[in-house]
Amino acid sequence: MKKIIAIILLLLITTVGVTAYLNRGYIKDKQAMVENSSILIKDEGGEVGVIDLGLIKDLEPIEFEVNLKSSGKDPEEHTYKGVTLKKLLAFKDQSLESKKQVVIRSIDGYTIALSAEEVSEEDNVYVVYERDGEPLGKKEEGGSGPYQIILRKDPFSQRWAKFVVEVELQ
Ligand SMILES: Nc1nc2c(c(=O)[nH]1)N[C@H]1C(S)=C(S)[C@@H](COP(=O)(O)O)O[C@H]1N2
Ligand SMILES: [Mo]
Repeated sequence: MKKIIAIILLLLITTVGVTAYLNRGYIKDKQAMVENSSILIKDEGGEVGVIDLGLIKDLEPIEFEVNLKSSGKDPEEHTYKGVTLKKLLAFKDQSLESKKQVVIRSIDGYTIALSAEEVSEEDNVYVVYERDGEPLGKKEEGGSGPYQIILRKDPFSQRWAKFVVEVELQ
């Protein structure tokens, strides 16, 4: 009996250790994406490309006004600048045609799933990098960037993702 308990404990400790080790690498990679101000693009788990600020600025970003509803506050109108995720994916030769959804992951673990149809809409899902003419700022700086996903059709901003580091087509 003691032996069984010892084995179970050893297995648990190993599992926790291995998970912690794997997560360490994961978080380090994610942090690197933040430092380089880039977003990793994946297709069914495989890395297929990287989006950076140079590319976003090359794709004729636009400014638009939306309401931001922060928790515990009244909605505020802000101007955001960015390009559609649709345009960025098209530029990176990523087709949404046979895809069901696009999963957006952030440095703090926040994850949202967008349907392929939503992302395919002409004027809805934006990757933004400026708010009211200023860079969004990183999480440590109290910002919401370097990149944020904004759904212009979500009036309560619940599904907006701050600190975005990864976009995966599924
Ligand atoms: N990465 C990330 N994005 C996020 C969240 C979060 O915790 N992490 N919270 C969501 C929620 S619940 C809201 S209401 C909006 C606005 O967040 P704010 O209250 O911090 O402005 O961001 C959304 N996007
Ligand atoms: Mo919220």
